[in-house]
Amino acid sequence: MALANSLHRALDRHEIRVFYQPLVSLQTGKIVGAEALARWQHPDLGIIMPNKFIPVAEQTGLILRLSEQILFEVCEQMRIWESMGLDYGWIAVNLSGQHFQPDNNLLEIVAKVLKETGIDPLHLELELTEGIIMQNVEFTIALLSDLQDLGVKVAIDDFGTGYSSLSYLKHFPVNALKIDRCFIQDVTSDRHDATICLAIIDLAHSLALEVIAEGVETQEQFQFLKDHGCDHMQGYLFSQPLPTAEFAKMLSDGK
Ligand code: G
Ligand code: G
Ligand code: MN
Ligand code: NA
Repeated sequence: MALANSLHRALDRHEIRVFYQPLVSLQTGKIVGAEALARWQHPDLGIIMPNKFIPVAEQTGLILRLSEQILFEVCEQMRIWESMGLDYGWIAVNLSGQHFQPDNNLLEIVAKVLKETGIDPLHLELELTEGIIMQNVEFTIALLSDLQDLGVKVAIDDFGTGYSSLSYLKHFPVNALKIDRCFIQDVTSDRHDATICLAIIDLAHSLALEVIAEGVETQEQFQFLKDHGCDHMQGYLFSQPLPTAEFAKMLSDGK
């Protein structure tokens, strides 16, 4: 596959860039962190989006190298922001199912990246989907709790769209739930979506988890989530994913 070959080269040449989408406190309206989202800066084709190349990376196994590069880049970037005196909060990095297979050493990789960059683990959050957890429940629970012992935070991404049994949730060592944007889209007009969002906020808080709404595009959605106690949000209302320098500028402007 042509894309697979050039993805190999892209990793060798560090063509995968990280964009940062701000995470915002609903209470204060201030930036509390960001989600790191991969972009491929292809020399001929321009920017290739992750829905094109992440599936290829997963099929070819390159996702492991890709994620390790992204983790490194994010942690090195945090170092730079610290040296500039910028308070970036925490940065969330997406992981794929392959990281949660026994031979792929996720714990060792994360520990190595933290050690080599000297970043306080509290500033790093790992995102995984319900589907990943359900692939191999026992192993994943053990790995997540080892990651938490390192000090990193864990969030369940796209919450509500997977097939996780709620009875498992109380055993999952996680810190946050991210409400999938499909529930946010019509939250102010569809009472079923509103009910689902409120239930997820309640569920999260009763398990002492933070809750983050994804895909917030309107002021009305923002207000609804704020009124109902959701903790944080991300979405085009506040900002798209940004190149590093633009995110840093937002931080230094005190947004
Ligand atoms: O970034 P976008 O804005 O287009 O992201 C599309 C999808 O690609 C999302 O589901 C996101 O989780 C996934 N994605 C983006 N960056 C990464 C990454 O670095 N690693 C993994 N595994 N998935 C990513
Ligand atoms: O990891 P995850 O699947 O949650 O990836 C987030 C995806 O959502 C990325 O593709 C990101 O670019 C996209 N996104 C972020 N904010 C918004 C938004 O407000 N509206 C829409 N439609 N997509 C968004
Ligand atoms: Mn995500
Ligand atoms: Na997400």
